[in-house]
Amino acid sequence: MNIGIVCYPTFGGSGVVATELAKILAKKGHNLHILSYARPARLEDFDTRILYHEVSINSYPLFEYPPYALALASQMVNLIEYEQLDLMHVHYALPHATSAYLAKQIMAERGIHVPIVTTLHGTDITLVGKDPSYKHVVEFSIDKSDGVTAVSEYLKKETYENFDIKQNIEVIPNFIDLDRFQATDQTDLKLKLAPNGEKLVVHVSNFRKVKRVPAVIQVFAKTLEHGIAAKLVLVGDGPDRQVAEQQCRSLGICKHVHFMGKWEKVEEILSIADLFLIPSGSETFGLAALEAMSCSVPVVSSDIGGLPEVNIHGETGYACELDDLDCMAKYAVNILSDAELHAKLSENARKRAELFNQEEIVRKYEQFYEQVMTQSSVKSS
Ligand code: GMT
Repeated sequence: MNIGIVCYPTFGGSGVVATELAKILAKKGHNLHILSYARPARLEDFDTRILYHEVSINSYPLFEYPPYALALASQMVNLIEYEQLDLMHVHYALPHATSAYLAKQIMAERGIHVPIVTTLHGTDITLVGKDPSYKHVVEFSIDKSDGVTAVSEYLKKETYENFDIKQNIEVIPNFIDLDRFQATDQTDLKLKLAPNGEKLVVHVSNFRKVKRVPAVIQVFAKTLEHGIAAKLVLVGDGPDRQVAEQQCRSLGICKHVHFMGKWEKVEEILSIADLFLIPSGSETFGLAALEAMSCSVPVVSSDIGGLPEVNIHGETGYACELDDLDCMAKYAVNILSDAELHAKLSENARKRAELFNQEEIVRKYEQFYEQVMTQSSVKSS
């Protein structure tokens, strides 16, 4: 198949999922065309079956806000026409599903039918998408897609609750590369980060408010208060980095905290982690938790959104109410001080991650593409 993939290029989960999906589909013999405003972070290696197309926006003195959605739609038209796309798969509804709808209408005028698949990821539904300034357009564009997927049951439910959508939403969860994300020997790194054999508590995120990095630090500080010898490794960067640094200073725990910044090989750090903390305020899936679990790391999370579909309370780690940081600290202490419990949770975490095996989940996407193509060709004829 010739497949167009539209995504955001940044470190965020939807861009990662879109790019990894493209890479696996290319390995399976499909031709992929990735459209974005910059090269996606995970698209590092050259693959003859993946072409990256940059959406260029011409600025003009009148435009205080250059119309990216229109430039994207125009570029989609080019690709559909010249690369003869069989299907366009857009990740994150806003504005991608709207641009796709526009491109599809333009192509229909030219007698070409291209089905659109929209994958809902998170704040395109739970935050920005339902904002009154976008809601009508987002709702319309999702409903006009030929196929819609959501990354968790939670997100599917949220979509139906917040939007008047008649489309059937298929849940296709996020997936993991079990070979890349597995515990490997990282003794040198472990010695550098925890020279005295301290336990390693890890958090990985883009440090946006929603990730609640300050809560990570508070839970960690409480763990230290319980007498656990531990280090906190914070991977990533973003708006709350300064706040987090300041918080470490005022709590007097800076010497126990490593700020790693944007560390590409996150699996190396996860390989030596004893615990993963993810107390997010909103999370439709929690890919970072799945990556940790795949490296056999128990997780302590908040119990919001799709996180409980990934991290099973009492089996792969524990989930606490959002504001109950004492609960998170209590479970962190239990995991870090009980070797038997830690071993059991680690084993279960890896087993659970295996259910999100990328081969299986990508096959679901392929089946979904075929189903959408068949249904929409019947409709258009
Ligand atoms: O929705 C967002 O805030 C951004 C989005 C992204 O592009 O990073 O993240 C969402 O998609 C990920 C991949 O499907 C999920 O693992 C994240 O849970 C989800 N983030 C939120 O819901 C906050």
